[in-house]
Amino acid sequence: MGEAVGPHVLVIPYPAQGHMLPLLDLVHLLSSRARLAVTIAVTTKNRHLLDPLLSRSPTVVPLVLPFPDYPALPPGVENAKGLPLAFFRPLTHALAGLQDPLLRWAHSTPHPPTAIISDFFLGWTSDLAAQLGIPRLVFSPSGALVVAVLHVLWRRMPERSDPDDPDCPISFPEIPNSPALPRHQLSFLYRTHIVGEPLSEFIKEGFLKNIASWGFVVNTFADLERVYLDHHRNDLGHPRVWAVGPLAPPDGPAERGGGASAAVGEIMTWLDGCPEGSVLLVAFGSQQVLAPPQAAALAEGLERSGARFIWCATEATVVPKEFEGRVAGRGLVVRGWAPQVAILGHRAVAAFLTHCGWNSVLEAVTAGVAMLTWPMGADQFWNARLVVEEAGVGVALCDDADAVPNADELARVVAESLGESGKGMRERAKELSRRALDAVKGGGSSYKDLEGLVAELSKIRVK
Ligand code: AWU
Repeated sequence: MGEAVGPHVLVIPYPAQGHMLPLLDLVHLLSSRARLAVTIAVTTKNRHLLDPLLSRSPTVVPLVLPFPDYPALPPGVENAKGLPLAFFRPLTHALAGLQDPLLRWAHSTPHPPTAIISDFFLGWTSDLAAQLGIPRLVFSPSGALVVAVLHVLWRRMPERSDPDDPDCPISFPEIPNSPALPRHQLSFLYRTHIVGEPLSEFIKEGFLKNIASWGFVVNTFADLERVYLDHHRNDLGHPRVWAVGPLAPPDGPAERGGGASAAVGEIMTWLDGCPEGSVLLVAFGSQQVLAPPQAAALAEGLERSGARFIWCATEATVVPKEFEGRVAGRGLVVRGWAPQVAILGHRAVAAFLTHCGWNSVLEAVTAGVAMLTWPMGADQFWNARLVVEEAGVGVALCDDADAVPNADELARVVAESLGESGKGMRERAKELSRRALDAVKGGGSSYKDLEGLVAELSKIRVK
């Protein structure tokens, strides 16, 4: 082992946009603001996703490793983008094949890592950290409520009180506000867990290793999730839980997450032509694709609402024919990767029809944009609950990934969210935005948590 020459963080992201983007934003802060040495490990086909970060944080060192050989995955797959859910477990398990190459790297580099920060889907990195005699910190791309739920799920493995009722809610009395959700809205990985099946047990072990890890870094802020952050510190029995979000820089580069295929300039010019607070953004993250009947109902609802809107439709989304012609002037359909943060930050945008991915929720909160929630999977049902029931900055539109919304109902909710009856919700969104921006400013709760995290990381020495 080389002699100790100061803190050096090895960062290991999970290869999915929603997970990688916030962790790369954290790396930028650790390297640019805190001047920490950071190495970030990715596999060959994910290397290009680091370009925006490396151009603004040139001291960050990329460590590119070949993707482990894993026959159960379709050839060439190294990222969750567009991957059917069924391959989620194999992808997560395949990544554990990076443990030995990372160990060899750590033993051969002149400046060995003094800590590991890795995604919460990568529990096996706790073993790597133990082999290196350094602490492992869990990075959560989801909020503190969701992490609390995951810890109860994998520790207590709760079952329905009435196994014959698919909608029988599963409750979490050990979590503040005693939240509950129907079983079918719980995480896919948990619902499909098979006791004794190797991949299932691997996933479960990963989450249990997270709970035993040295600390947590969560993309959230105290004013939004204080009760859940305090719950974690009590539950884990130590204070090493840092809320450092929202991590997405509100004025960051439009190229966030790789080159925006949509013409950023044209979109901004179109928005410049709209009155303040008059536009609805419609977007469903980097994974979700609406089924044709859902896209048709959405289009019909948007048309009937009379509202101005930008619809970020993934390439695979079937937008009804002639729809764009019929709504020309008040509706814009953007295909491909859109500059979501920049659009949310425009003064014309006042509401956001979203699938409630946690990044999208935090970006809307930061921009002060009210939400129309249509959660579809993963942690999104919890996120929607937090947005609508706790923060009061959203209204529920749909809560089922397979639902085909009623066009009239959708039109009514859209019109109201931008109209007089949505005023209160929009004002609460503006207020929460002020608190989110205060949190990341000098002296703010997240700013101080990041300083606290860096101070702890800087104390670590490897002998
Ligand atoms: P977001 O979290 O909003 O959604 P997913 O991509 O679905 O990611 C986990 O990530 C969430 O907790 C899960 O609920 C799951 C997942 N974006 C963009 O800039 N342009 C586009 O055209 C499309 C997306 C950005 C967007 C956001 C991210 C998507 C952590 O949802 O701004 O930052 O991609 O993440």
